[in-house]
Formats: sequence, structure tokens, C-alpha cells
Amino acid sequence: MPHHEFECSSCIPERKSHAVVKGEGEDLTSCLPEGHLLTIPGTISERGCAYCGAKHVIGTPMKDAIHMSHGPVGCTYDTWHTKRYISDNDNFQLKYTYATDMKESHVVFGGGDLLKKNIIEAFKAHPTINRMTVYQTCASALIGDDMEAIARDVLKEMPDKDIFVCNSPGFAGPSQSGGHHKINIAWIHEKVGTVEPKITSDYVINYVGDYNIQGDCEIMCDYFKRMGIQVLSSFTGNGSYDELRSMHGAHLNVLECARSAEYICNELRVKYGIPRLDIDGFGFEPLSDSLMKVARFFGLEDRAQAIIDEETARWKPELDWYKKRLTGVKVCLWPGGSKLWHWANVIHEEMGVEVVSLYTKFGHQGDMEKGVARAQPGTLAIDDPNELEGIEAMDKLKPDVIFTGMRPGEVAKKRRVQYLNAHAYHNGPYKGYEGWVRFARDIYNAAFSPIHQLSGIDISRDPIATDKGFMTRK
Ligand code: CFM
Repeated sequence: MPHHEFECSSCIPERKSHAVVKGEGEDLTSCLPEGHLLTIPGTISERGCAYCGAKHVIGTPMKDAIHMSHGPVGCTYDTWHTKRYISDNDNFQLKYTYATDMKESHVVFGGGDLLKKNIIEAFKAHPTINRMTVYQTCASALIGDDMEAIARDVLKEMPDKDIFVCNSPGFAGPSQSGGHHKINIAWIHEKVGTVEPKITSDYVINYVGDYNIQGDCEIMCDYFKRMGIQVLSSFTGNGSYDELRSMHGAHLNVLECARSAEYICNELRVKYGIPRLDIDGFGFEPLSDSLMKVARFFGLEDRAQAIIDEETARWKPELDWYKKRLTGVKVCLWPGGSKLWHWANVIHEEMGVEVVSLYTKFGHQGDMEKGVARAQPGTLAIDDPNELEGIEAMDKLKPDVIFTGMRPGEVAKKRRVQYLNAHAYHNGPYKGYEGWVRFARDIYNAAFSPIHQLSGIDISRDPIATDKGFMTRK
């Protein structure tokens, strides 16, 4: 097993089985890091918590609901606006976020009255919004506030409203992934089946596991609509609370991010017999294959082919322009979860970039399997990395650009490595044909923009470096 030991982690021997270098001709039996175990004491994990996974990733992209955290005020900010999950209702869900602001006295005497007061106040502040999601935090879970009972109590006074309670405190799992699971299961059991679906087509899908980052979901739904397919609900990007209550009316669940949302698809299959079809909206070929897969289910192959031909003719020349220039650019693919395998091979095939390392913060073993299987020999694969390992990998591999989140991205900038935001994107959407070209353009700008090249020069160490380093690259 070609495990990779980081020098910085030599004092944490358990970390060794969490990183491998894929060798020439190796298969998964010999080069798979361990995945999604509890974080090892002594390593500073970059993972999020289960509250964040439930609320920030899946709950709050819902566009027509008030989103309320029942806990201390701090939890809510980090789960609010950093992800750019836009919506077509003027971004209501991005403009407002609520916290009950629990204090020591509530921990001692109970926070139920506080929650009730806050729910009523928030509904009164937004008279046109009749839906709310409420999230348990570590504090409210530990003291055992019965949030469902409080919600029922409010609904007696406000019968035109509806409230979804999500019990996924921060400690409910090894990472945010635990929260994905909890909210998927809670939503299907509490809410699906409580609103009758409005069917307008013979072909009806739920589009699941897309969070409309900078418009990803809208670009995909546009293809489906052009094929004559009704998107009954989108889970949860640009998603409507009541449409998501009617998910049981679809003929097919089209699943994008299997990491975060396979659970609800599996439950919908068990409970309502709706099949699950996994697709991939990133990259020309995976996307074309995906549109054709959905089309085959309904017998709409001609319509899918027309879209594939039209979009490819429009965007492929631009993609090829970037591919010519990006060939050989070295990147680290360091997202949180499933983008590891959504992107691993296709950015190499379609943009020419070399993926020298990939990591996942909270992906399960299956995500790592898919990522490593698609990676080139020589790729360093890391599970649940810590910051020092990231720095060591950057120093050793010398990537031109890394794709990661804001916090590791800031670390990369300090090492004078360019970073692209793999979570919120820079100039997205990145899904769809047009989106894929936008992604290529962002990589190109990160690798070759003169401004970025200037920022890569440390003039404090080498005052004449500006003459040497600037404008020397392709
Ligand atoms: Fe799925 Fe996501 Fe991701 Fe994810 Fe995430 Fe995300 Fe991500 Mo940030 S649901 S697993 S928990 S594709 S928020 S939209 S970008 S880490 S790779």
C-alpha cells in the first residue's frame, strides 16, 4: 500500500493511512486512503459540523422560508451567506438569517419560550412568508428543548404557517455529512407527501442534490425544461418549500450530488417506488451522457440530442481555446465532498490540466474510490487533511492553482499559490456547457493573469524579482 506520510504529521502515526500516492498500474485495492472516520485527536480537521451540513448545505438554499437557528448567535453567521446559493425570488434566503441568541439563563432554565417568541416575531417581520425551517444547535440539543412541541404550539396560533424542525446538532456525526443524512431523512418523513403535486407534463422529475451555486441548478433545469420535462421540485437549490413537500409525485429522481442527497432518493424509492438516476452536470461529455440518460428514461432521445448538438456547437470552440492554453497546468483538487470525483478526470480530459493531488474533507470511502479511480498515476490523495499537510503538499507538488474553500484558499494565497473557490465558485455557474467554459476561464485567469503573477512574487525577499518573474509564463 503506497501510503504517504507527511513530515508534519509524523507525530500522528494514525494519519498515515489517510493519504496515498496512486502508483502506475495500481488499482483501488492497493491505493485507497481510509475515509470518513472520526477525526484523529491531534490533527486540526477542516471539516464542518453536522448542524452546518444540515442547515448551510441543504436547508437554507430553500428560497421561500425563514431559516432560524435555535442556539447561541454565533452558529448562524457561518452557515449563512458564504455559499452563493442564489434564487429567483430576489434571494430572500440569502438576505435574512435568524438566530434565537440563546444565553446562559436559557441553558439553565430552558429556551422554549425564547424559541416561540422568535418564531412569532420572525413570521410577523415577513408577512408574505409562511414557511420556516428551525435548526437545533449543540446548545439546544444538550438541554433538550422540545422544538417540535414548540412549533406545534405556534401553529395553533398561526394555522396558515408551516414549520420544519431539523434536529441535527453539531456533534451528530463525524462531519457535515452526518447533517446531510439527518435532514434528508427528516424531510422525507416529516414533509414529503403533505402537499399534492401540481403535475403539468407527462415527464416529471425531482432534481436532487444541486444547491444552485451561482445558478448551477437553473442552468440544468433549463435543459430539462427544453426537453419538455417538468421539474417538480429541486432539492434544494432555488427550491420551494411546498414543492419539496410534493416530491412524491415525480416519476424519476435525478440525482446530482450523491454524497449529500442520495439518502432522500433511496427513501423515495423505498416509500414511493420512484427510481433514482445519478447524473453529472460538470463537463461536456458527462453532461451530454447525463442528458441522454434522463431522455432515455422517458423516450425523449431526439430532444436531448438537439440540445447536446446546439450547446456543443456553441461552446466547444471556446472550451478548446482554453484547453490549448491550460494543458499541463498543475492543479490540486481539494473540495469538501463529491466534487473530488465529479471533476477529477474530466478537467484533465476536457481542459488538459494535470491533477497532482485530490482531497476530500468529509467524503466517504466510496467518494474516495471514485476520485482515486479517476485520478492519474502519481496523484496524492488525502482524506480529511489538516492545514499543515495542505501546506506541505503545496510546497512539494508546486501546483499552479488549487481548487478549494475560502479558508484553505487564504492559506494558499499566503504560500503564493493561486486558488479558485471550488465551493462558491469565482465566476460561475460551473455546471452546464456554458458553465464549464466559465470554469476553464477562471482557471486560465488564475494561472495566467498578470495581476496574479505579480501577487506570486515576494518582493520583501527579492526586490528585483518583479523584473524576473512577471510576464515570463505562457
Ligand atoms: Fe455535494 Fe455540494 Fe460537494 Fe456537499 Fe459541501 Fe458544496 Fe462541496 Mo462546499 S453538497 S458534497 S457539503 S457538491 S457545500 S454544494 S461545495 S463541500 S464538494
